[in-house]
Amino acid sequence: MIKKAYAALTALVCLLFASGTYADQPMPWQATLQPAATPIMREIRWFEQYTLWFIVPITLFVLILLIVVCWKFRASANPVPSKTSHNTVIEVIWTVGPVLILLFLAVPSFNLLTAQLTLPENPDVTLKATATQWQWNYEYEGTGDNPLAFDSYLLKDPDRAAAGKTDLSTYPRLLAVDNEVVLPVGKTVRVLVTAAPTDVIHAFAMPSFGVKIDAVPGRLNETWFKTEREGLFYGQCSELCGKDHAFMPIAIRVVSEDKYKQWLTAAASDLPGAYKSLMAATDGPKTVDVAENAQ
Ligand SMILES: [Cu+2]
Repeated sequence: MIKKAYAALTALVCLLFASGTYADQPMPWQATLQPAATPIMREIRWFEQYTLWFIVPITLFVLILLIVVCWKFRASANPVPSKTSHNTVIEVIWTVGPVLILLFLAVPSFNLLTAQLTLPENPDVTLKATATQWQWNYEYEGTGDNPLAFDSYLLKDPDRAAAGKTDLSTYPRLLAVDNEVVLPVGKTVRVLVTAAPTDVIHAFAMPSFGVKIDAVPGRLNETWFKTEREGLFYGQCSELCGKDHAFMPIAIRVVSEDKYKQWLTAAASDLPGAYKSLMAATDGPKTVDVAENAQ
């Protein structure tokens, strides 16, 4: 009986961790953060684990104290309650203890926040993401007088075949889009995020990059990331923005610098053609890490 329970528990733990390990998209029953694709996200994952080392013991400690108090001081065992209202030693301990714990949490937390909010001075690529009910528009800054710009909509099932995106593990339902953002691996990317002037607030979020920032009409927010590996990464609008909020995903295809440059040049005159040749170069020989997305 105990052996069976132990086996079931082990299986459950493996399932939870395994589902977290192989996703650049949310997975069913995922309980952990998505695998990191940027140094910031690695730090975020580290900080989450670090915080758990404080939270779990504190929770268990409080639970045990509650149980002890409920048992030891129940009315039948303790008919005459103590009238103690002060104990200097205990008060010093429960003030100094939490202050120390909070310091241990605050220092790495502020370090991480500073790293996230310190924008790169010389980004390699500047991308502007503009949200509208309910799609994203992307513009590649610094690509001449007519910067490359396109809309990115949720990929609808009837359009899958024509787009060559029938593989549901690589192009999952409700996450795949018609036009992905294409970016070079290992380069610093600055993202300017806003929403169309008469629109509502949205949010640009890419979990495996550790990026989430509001897209506010009339305001230009800035964030950045530097990817460490190639792949196809999925995120979603993360601010409730109306009836189709769930249907404006974000897809970023991170490729080698050469492929990025070829795509950028081709996209200026023929966007669908540029995607087709990029997909032929990445999806075919599996240089895009599709295994990461396998269900
Ligand atoms: Cu939105």
